[in-house]
Amino acid sequence: MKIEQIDLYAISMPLVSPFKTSFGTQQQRDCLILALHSEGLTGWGECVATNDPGYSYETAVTAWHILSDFLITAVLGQDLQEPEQMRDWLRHVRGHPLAKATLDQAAWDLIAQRDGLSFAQKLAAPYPEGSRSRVEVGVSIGMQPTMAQTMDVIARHLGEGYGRIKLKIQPGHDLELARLARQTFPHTRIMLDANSAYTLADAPLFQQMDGLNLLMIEQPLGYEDIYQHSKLHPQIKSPLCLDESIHSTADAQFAIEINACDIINIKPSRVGGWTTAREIHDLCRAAGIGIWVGGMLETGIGRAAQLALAALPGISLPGDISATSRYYHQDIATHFFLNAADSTITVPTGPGLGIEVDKDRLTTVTQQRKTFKK
Ligand code: OSB
Ligand code: MG
Repeated sequence: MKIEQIDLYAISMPLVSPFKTSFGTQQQRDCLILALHSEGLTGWGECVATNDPGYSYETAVTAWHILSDFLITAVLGQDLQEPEQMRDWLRHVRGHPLAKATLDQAAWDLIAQRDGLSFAQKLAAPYPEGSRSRVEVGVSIGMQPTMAQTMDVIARHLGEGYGRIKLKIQPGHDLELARLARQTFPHTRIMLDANSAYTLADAPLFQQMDGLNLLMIEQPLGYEDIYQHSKLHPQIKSPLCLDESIHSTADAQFAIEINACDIINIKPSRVGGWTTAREIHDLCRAAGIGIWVGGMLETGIGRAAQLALAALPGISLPGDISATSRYYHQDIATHFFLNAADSTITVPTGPGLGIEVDKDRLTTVTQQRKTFKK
């Protein structure tokens, strides 16, 4: 399928509530949306880079630059037969996985549509068991002004039917919070995400969490570190999960070989797209490493693609993929709902992402738009 035209949108989406982590507070969600046009079909991609380089060095502005000046120019006019080609076409640009994943997502959506398959089915094509129809999900709760408010937010989400709670932590906002959450909700699956806020010298703090029956502790140490995590790992009983520091299949392989973690959070955007995300899934599955799909407060476009990855047979833990209402009052695509009975979200079955993009809403939230043609 010849890539005829690409549209890039810079959008700003009001969040239902600000999202506070150890690296900063997101008041609204500014990101990019990309439309890939070929033979009357449109594949959609979302770039999860945001205003500031807190989670990753990429921002919405760097992603706009890398996409428009390098990546889009490399793919316009090319003949896309299978989505895996996209990764090869982008390889000459170093780094910038969040920018690359935008085109990669759109390529998977486009080719799945051509084949009359859902994104999930297309991605699960190599597996005899196919893709799941519903995936287990949880909710990631940003830091609240007080611990009492955090307990209220947890209670509200449990009431909505979420079966797994993730709490953001940072120094001074950690052990007491985790203890109170465990005491208040003795039977809930609770995990913590530090977003790289600690050092190896904090090992004793994490040892004090050993008795709290945490589902996992996510990325306590450096955002590019794997080695020091391998030193922390044998010192603590809580399962250790890596997020920020896994950018490639080779990173995952290294982490597994040096025993740096028990679990990997696969964010397709952080690893440059769905082809690499699936490779990491295969590697972890074979090695007995737990795997789940992380989130970046995606709109419905990105969320549908997260669900497709989470539907792979080796995903073993609930994803950070919540219902639309947890993020946005009005999204730019079909809203997703939680199946409260089992804390799942149903994977779309229509061709490609299986969602409708709300063009009026997209226009409303668009701040800048550019069309690229050969
Ligand atoms: O570390 O998992 C993270 C959001 C933005 C940046 C980093 C992270 C997160 C989340 C939110 O935890 C997950 C979601 O999309 O619900
Ligand atoms: Mg994380």
